[in-house]
Amino acid sequence: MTGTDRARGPLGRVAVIIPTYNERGNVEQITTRLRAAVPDAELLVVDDNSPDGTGDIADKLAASDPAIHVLHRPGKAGLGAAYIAGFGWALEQGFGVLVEFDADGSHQPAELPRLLTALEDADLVIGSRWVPGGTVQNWPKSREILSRGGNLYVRLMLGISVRDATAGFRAYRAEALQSIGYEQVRSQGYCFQIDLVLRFIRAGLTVTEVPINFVERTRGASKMSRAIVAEALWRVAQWGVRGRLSRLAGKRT
Ligand SMILES: Nc1nc2c(ncn2[C@@H]2O[C@H](COP(=O)(O)OP(=O)(O)OP(=O)(O)O)[C@@H](O)[C@H]2O)c(=O)[nH]1
Ligand SMILES: [Mg+2]
Repeated sequence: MTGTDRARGPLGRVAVIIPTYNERGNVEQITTRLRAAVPDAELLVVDDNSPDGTGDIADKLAASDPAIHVLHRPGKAGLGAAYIAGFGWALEQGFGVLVEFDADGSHQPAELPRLLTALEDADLVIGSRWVPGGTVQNWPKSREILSRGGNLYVRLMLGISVRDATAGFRAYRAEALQSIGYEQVRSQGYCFQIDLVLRFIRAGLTVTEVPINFVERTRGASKMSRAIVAEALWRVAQWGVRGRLSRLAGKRT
């Protein structure tokens, strides 16, 4: 855990934001599971005009359940842009907790209440694969090496102790998210997740990790790409160097 201990208000209403791109085989199942696991939460599907018709399926789900909402965007613009749009919608609607959640079945709705409980004493709770008790199911060794290695790189470069800074299963307090200027984040792929963690830590906010059971998708295709990995490597290196330079400059003055 990072940050300082201080009194926090009640959590407020929960919005689960689910970015989708070509998730037609997953979107109904994940929204049904979420509605059962967290009946008081509302869901927002943020679809980037998926060619496979995911947006139409989401519209049908929303038409039969007032707790499901859909934000349609004109085209694929990356995970970061989808979340910024989703956060904006949820903050405008007055939700007190904003949850990030993948549509592909990797995150388990039944584990969300545990993240929400931990958020009572934190500003950001990360559902972590790489803390004791965290597990990963059905991942090839290559994916595990990429994730573990990537997170080690992040810890060393940025000097932070978070074990799973790239994780996409999280719960944020609305006022904390607003205070760090999330809308200025330009990172696109899972670097968006690292960017937000770093902003929280640098702002002195409390970040807690709770172990989760991550399950590799069984339907649809991953959007992970070389460009997404390259973006993270490059940006993290830049932040690491800048952070060290500013600490050095601070020491000299
Ligand atoms: N709206 C929107 N959603 C996206 C975009 N890219 C990915 N997503 C969604 O974000 C979630 C995570 O993407 P995944 O393809 O599972 O990527 P990942 O989890 O990093 O990679 P895997 O571990 O291989 O699954 C899924 O629900 C995707 O449909 C995008 O550009 N726009
Ligand atoms: Mg995934």
